[in-house]
Amino acid sequence: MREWTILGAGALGCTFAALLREKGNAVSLLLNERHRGHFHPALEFIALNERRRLVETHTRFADQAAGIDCLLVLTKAYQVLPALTSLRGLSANTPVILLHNGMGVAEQVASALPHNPLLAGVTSHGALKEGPWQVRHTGKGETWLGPVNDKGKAFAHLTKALAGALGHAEWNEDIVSLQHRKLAINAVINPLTACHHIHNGQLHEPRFADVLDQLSEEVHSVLAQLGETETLTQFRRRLHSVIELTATNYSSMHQDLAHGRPTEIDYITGYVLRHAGRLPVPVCRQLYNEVKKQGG
Ligand code: KPL
Repeated sequence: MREWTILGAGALGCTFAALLREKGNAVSLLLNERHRGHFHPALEFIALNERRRLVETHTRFADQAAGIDCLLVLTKAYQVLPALTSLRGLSANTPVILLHNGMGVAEQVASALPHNPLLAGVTSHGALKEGPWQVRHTGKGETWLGPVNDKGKAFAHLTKALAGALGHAEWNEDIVSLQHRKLAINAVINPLTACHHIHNGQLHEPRFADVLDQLSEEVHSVLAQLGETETLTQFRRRLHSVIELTATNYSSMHQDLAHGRPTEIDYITGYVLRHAGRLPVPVCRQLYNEVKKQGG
């Protein structure tokens, strides 16, 4: 791997860039046209131990896609397809790794870029944008990658370089199952915290006990219908532990709604609704409508 190119210079994209640079990897940030001529050549990274440092990366724009060796996509779910289809000259040999929240995008990318090796992943690293080109790494997590199409299967070796920088990265051929597990957590925490304007830990207040029970049951039943084998008890245990571990965080959907940005509701709760079939999912539907009503 000569260079990692990161599409999505948000908190997580910049954190990945900083961690990869720290281990000597070449990194470029693929920036939106509006940054042309404005980008400060270094971003400030605040590590878990509070150490601050300036990280230098190369920059690229959509018209410089031809030289990309490997593309890590860390944009919001709804930005993935427009951003990828705007790249001019992206080689069909370039592996594209989708690391956004939510699901339903990989299928669209697979038909838009039918010849590229396509991979998807999930990561539980936490990061926060503290200012323009200033990011804080808020939690070390795990990162899993797996193939979306046949060509993607030849890129398991990428996890080795990522593991060196991120602390953990592993390959799993059944990446959809890991995406489902993450989506299930997001489908409970994100819309509830966004609609009620609370941080994640407040979901443990007694007033949310009933809605947590109902919503977790709805989400679990849809994913069980899709073939996932985690039991409801296991799912609830995992959910409560994520709420505890991220108690002081505002969820990404809460932050999006609070800042008047579009949310990823169509790729999280929307995904659950699209796959519910005949299963009753009234709480999911109500939260979906409420987030949309609040502008998300
Ligand atoms: O992934 C998250 C998000 O906010 O999108 C959780 C796990 C809910 C942490 O806030």
